[in-house]
Amino acid sequence: MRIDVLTLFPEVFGPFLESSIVGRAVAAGVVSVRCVNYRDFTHDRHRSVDDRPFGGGPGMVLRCGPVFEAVEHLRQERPEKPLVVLLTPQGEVLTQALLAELEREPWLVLICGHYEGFDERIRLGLGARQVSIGDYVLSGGEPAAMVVIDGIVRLLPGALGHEGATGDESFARGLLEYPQYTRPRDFRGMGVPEVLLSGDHARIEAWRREQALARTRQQRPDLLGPDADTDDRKQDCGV
Ligand code: 9D3
Repeated sequence: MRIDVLTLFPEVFGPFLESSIVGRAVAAGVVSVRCVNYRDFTHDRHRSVDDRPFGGGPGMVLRCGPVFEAVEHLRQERPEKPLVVLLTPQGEVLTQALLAELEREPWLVLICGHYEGFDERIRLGLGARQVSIGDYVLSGGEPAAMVVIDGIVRLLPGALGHEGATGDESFARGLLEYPQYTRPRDFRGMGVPEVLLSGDHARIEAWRREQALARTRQQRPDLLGPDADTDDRKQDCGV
């Protein structure tokens, strides 16, 4: 897979792209990620990427020119069309299902803005999809692009080293993880649930399922479906 990131701060991606699962996937050629500074596609003396909004109002708006020219520059390199994604608070909220969809694309161009909007013609002209990573305010799209890249890369075949592991994980099953413990058996007076030391695998599995459900109901009832937290039928059967 190929991912190009259009950003005014390409340097913030360096250590991220060299570390952990993403770093290994890049080194193994499972994904190739390139960061392009769209300020390099300005032509004025001040290299400006934004301007005041038509109609007035506060804030600045990212100009079309530099972003279009950067995308056109990238597109010269390959015959196919990339899927263009604008990282913006206005976007569709990222989920595991959206990551799975994006993972199937051969070529993504992620565009990061800053504390300002994109000229609407960027979205229209590039046929871009808009993605947000949640309902909180960041100062720019770069952390969001890293979240998207990280979430996609670990789904790519060959990225994790243990194939088929991602289908069984917590979010894929719609539940939070059960509590985990490792050595020592006693840490500063805090022990380990007896069942985990029992060697009884059926009991362990039942305990883990029960803990995962209890935790999900407590912390994220929304994952159990609409009104799961108040649904008596579900509570009666222990779900
Ligand atoms: C003044 C209105 N603001 C919208 C809430 C403007 C604005 C604030 C922050 C415009 C851009 C930004 C910077 N944020 C992102 O670029 C961003 C983001 C986010 O702030 N939250 C969640 N996901 C994302 S993806 C990109």
